[in-house]
Amino acid sequence: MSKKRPEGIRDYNAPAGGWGALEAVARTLKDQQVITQGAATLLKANQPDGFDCPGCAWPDPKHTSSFEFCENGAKAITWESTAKRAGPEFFSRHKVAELWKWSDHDLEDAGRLSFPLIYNPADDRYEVIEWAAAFKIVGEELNKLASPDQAEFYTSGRSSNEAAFLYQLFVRAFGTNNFPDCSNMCHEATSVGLPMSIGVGKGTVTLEDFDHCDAIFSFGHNPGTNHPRMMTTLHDASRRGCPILVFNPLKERALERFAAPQNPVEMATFSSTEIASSYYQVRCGGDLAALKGLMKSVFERDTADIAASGPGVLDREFIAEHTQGLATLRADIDDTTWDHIVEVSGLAKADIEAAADVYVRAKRVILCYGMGITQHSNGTANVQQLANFLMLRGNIGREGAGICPLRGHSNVQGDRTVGITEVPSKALIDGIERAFGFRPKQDKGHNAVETVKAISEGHSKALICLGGNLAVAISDPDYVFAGMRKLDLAVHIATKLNRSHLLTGKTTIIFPCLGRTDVDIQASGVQSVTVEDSMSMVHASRGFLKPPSDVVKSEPAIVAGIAKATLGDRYGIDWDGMIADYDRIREKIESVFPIFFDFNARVRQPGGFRLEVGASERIWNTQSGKAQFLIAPGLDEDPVLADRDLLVLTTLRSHGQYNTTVYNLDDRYRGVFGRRDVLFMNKDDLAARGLAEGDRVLIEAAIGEDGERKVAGFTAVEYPIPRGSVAGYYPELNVVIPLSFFDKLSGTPAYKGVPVKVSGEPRRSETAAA
Ligand SMILES: Nc1nc2c(c(=O)[nH]1)N[C@H]1C(S)=C(S)[C@@H](COP(=O)(O)OP(=O)(O)OC[C@H]3O[C@@H](n4cnc5c(=O)[nH]c(N)nc54)[C@H](O)[C@@H]3O)O[C@H]1N2
Ligand SMILES: Nc1nc2c(c(=O)[nH]1)N[C@H]1C(S)=C(S)[C@@H](COP(=O)(O)OP(=O)(O)OC[C@H]3O[C@@H](n4cnc5c(=O)[nH]c(N)nc54)[C@H](O)[C@@H]3O)O[C@H]1N2
Ligand SMILES: [Mo]
Repeated sequence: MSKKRPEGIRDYNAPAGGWGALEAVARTLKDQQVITQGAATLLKANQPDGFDCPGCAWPDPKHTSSFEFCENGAKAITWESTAKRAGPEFFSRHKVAELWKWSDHDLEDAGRLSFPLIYNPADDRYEVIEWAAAFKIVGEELNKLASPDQAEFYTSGRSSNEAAFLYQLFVRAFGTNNFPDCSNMCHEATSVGLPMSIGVGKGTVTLEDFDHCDAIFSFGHNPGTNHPRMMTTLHDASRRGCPILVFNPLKERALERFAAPQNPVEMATFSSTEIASSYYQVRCGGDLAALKGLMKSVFERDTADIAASGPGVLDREFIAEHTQGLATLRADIDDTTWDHIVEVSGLAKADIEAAADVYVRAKRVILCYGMGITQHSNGTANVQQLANFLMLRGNIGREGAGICPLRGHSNVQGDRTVGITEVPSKALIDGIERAFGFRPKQDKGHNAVETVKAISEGHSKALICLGGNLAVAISDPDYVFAGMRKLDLAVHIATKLNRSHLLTGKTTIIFPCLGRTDVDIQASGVQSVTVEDSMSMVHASRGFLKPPSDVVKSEPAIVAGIAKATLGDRYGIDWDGMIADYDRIREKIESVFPIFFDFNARVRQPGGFRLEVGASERIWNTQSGKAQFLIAPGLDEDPVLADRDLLVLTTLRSHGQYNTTVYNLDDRYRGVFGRRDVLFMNKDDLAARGLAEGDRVLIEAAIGEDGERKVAGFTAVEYPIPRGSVAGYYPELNVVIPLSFFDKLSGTPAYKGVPVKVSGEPRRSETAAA
């Protein structure tokens, strides 16, 4: 007998993918009123002459071949190519105070921004403004600042290489390195951690490597929702018998069972493929312990094998020739007890040993990971232990093996490559001097957390955002909202309206820009932009849809407009020439970054080209010239977590959202429909608190000032999640995360390891009785 579940909560027993995915796409097309051109638009995604899907950063071999169906890619595309418009008429109807009360979904669902807007405080409305007048205001406001360091320049990872390159050029010529970007909230632990380990902050594998590996380890990512095209790769690997070992606190359906919409047999017979061969429900924040356990088991096998006169299980040749630090790592692991590992990871010793067994039997191993690893107060240490684990058996820099961070936004990796960074290297500064004849300063600028802090404390007075929704994406939005309302200047370059745009300062401007799907025509004709995927493949992207209005400009053109209005002809940079023909931008990218040699020719090859990644060739660009085994003392993510009465909260994406963009209120694979106000809990944790599924709960941060950050009105949902861990949705739960709670090495907010107290809200009957 099945018990009654709370409203909107159902058991979901089907595999991921399959017909449900096709149906979801049909519904999205209808909701966004793009029935007629919608299907044709989808067919152009990731085609040789088409646009790059803005849905995720997983590579697509189909840049050279036929259409591949992907539900969440289709949602991202239809959401952008919607027929709805948020134009002058919309803004004359709605005051900002009214829009503030709308949901995040409804704000974006108003449609594409189609005219430049300036906020009129007297009327509390956005009004249309001419481009030239708006650029002039931005330039004047920026030039009024006491120092360029009082301005912050945010980037979200949808922007093309061309837009991002011009943006960083403009900002460096203006005179600051304040480059907060979405990467600071995402894979910064990778960008900081991996260079120390292997000399490069990117993944080392290519898509072909997945055809050759003998095992795949997957830590803390949810590809069925967030990297849907990866499901084809995992599906194929599973079907050829490659073990897939998943470490994830939640049983994610797509990692269990997947029906590939491209597979006619699975579709016709309603069958599916098992994805994970073993599923390890590690506690939130227990990865460091799990990894040390895996390494401990590898070392124990090595010792045993050598005692039995075997060669051992470590790749000694690789370790001797290519690495440093093994002895120190081994000492750290020897000092770690199994009891402690089991307690903190939440995994049984036998399970960890079984996974280690698969690892040592496999000749070639790929390890994939996502936000479950990076968004912790020990995120960088987590990433480095992943690298250690692979290096023990030489699993980096050869066919079928390597490390594979799943990037977020479709061009977040490319934006970094072309200079979006608050810590510019000497090579970057030299490159700009070589290409443009001026030498930018090299001091460290602000990352995302430092930016919102500087704004809130009144040190920074201007914020320009190339896309994104910074105020909602970062921790502690209430604190951040108040700060942003004090800005002298806020400028947003965006496709759709969101809450950050409603945080109006003294002068607030919204510039509407083209998206990936829109055709971009400049003086020399139709332009392509370029993007880099998770595997360092660079390719061209060319939209073809009619833009939302005749006046919407491309991101590069908007950046150039702001730059000219701010800098005049400082340093003689030819902004107009570069906008007239984006090949001119790419030539400059090539002069600043030699790895882009022959850029314009190579990007015209079908499928584009791969940027070199030293570690893939066993070239280690570390200080020592060797790959480094690095240690992370202890196991606990945060000392406060040693208090086992606390729960660890992780914040996740639902199947119906793209970061702060909420497409709909369903999270189909987790059985949640029409709502997001839920907290997934283990049944024993519910019972221990005298709670039952369906009870309303109060969630309080157990860090920061007591009782300072809390949120009520969430409904407890019983879920297969380890004891001690609870999960809910981002961004709703960001209110309980203090801004100061981040990985000290990388600055990445610890969104997935927040110590909280959970208690029942008084039931209505109790309140009435009292
Ligand atoms: N459709 C869609 N696609 C997207 C996005 C989107 O929002 N929607 N966002 C894009 C962006 S910017 C990014 S960064 C990526 C994000 O892609 P993911 O990294 O997949 O993102 P999350 O949903 O945050 O969830 C990560 C997974 O980590 C698990 N997890 C949580 N805590 C822990 C932990 O402590 N340890 C371990 N081992 N696992 C844990 C969760 O159960 C979940 O399965 O996706 C990108 N693609
Ligand atoms: N609690 C918690 N917080 C998190 C996370 C988490 O897992 N948990 N994840 C973090 C991560 S990984 C990330 S990456 C950040 C995301 O942070 P952001 O990248 O800042 O946020 P998005 O929600 O992706 O931004 C959406 C907005 O981008 C604009 N946009 C969309 N397409 C384009 C385009 O082509 N050009 C321009 N100029 N604008 C465009 C639209 O206006 C849209 O409203 O959030 C972080 N915050
Ligand atoms: Mo991200």
